Amino acid sequence: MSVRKNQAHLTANEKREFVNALLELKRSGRYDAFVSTHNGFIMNDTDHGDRVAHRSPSFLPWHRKFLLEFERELQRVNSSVTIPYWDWTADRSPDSSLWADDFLGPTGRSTDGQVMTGPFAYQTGNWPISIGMDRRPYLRRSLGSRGVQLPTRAEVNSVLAMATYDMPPWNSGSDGFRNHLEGWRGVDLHNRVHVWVGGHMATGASPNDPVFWLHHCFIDKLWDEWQRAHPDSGYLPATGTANVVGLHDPMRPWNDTTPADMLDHTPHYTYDTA
Ligand SMILES: [Cu+2]
Repeated sequence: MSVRKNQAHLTANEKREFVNALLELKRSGRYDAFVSTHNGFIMNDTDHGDRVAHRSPSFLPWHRKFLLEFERELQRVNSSVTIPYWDWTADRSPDSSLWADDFLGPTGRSTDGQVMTGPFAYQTGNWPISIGMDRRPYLRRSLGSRGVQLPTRAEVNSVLAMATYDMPPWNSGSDGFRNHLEGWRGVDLHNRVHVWVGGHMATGASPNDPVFWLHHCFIDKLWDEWQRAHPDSGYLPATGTANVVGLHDPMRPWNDTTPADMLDHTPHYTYDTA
């Protein structure tokens, strides 16, 4: 059984194996297929049209499936690798070990945001960026430079306390747990972390930065925490709703997976805190 661990507790060897699996997926081209899929959904998910991966109830099951598919690719390279999670309420600084050269590498330089050291620096030749808003081929970050702070545990708890999964109009204007976690309304958890990292993470091509997986793994874990806190609350909408993925509707691009299939992650992996 796969166990997803807090990144802060990984051993040097676990970090090395995770990084090496990422580099191998990048080399083979399979990594960029995930960037491309995510970017395509960001471009197409709209508040008043079809919406699957973002600004809609299926934000959480869609990303759970997306991470699961990605984790399976990592495990084809090295069966002992799982996606770690980044608890940004605890590891809140650009000086955190997450951003050291033996793991994800640091923030970008001030002139152009380019990440200069670590395994994903452009000069290594191992991490060319080909999918993005422009043609700059290097990974960019600007950790904490946009005047936002990472969410606090108190802010997380205020969102976990919301008992209703999602509400009409099932988009970025909704009240309820999903949209407050996603961040279009209220204290803003998920979106704010993308902005805090900056660079590619603040764009639709955010999976270009490997921290994407660690951020979304923690978002996935918070969904798990919410389910435990509210055992009588379930995914909504339960039945067909225009432009929105209901509990038993298939999700693109897989078409063989519904939100109902993704509610229980324990057949696939557990978290180290469970
Ligand atoms: Cu996303």
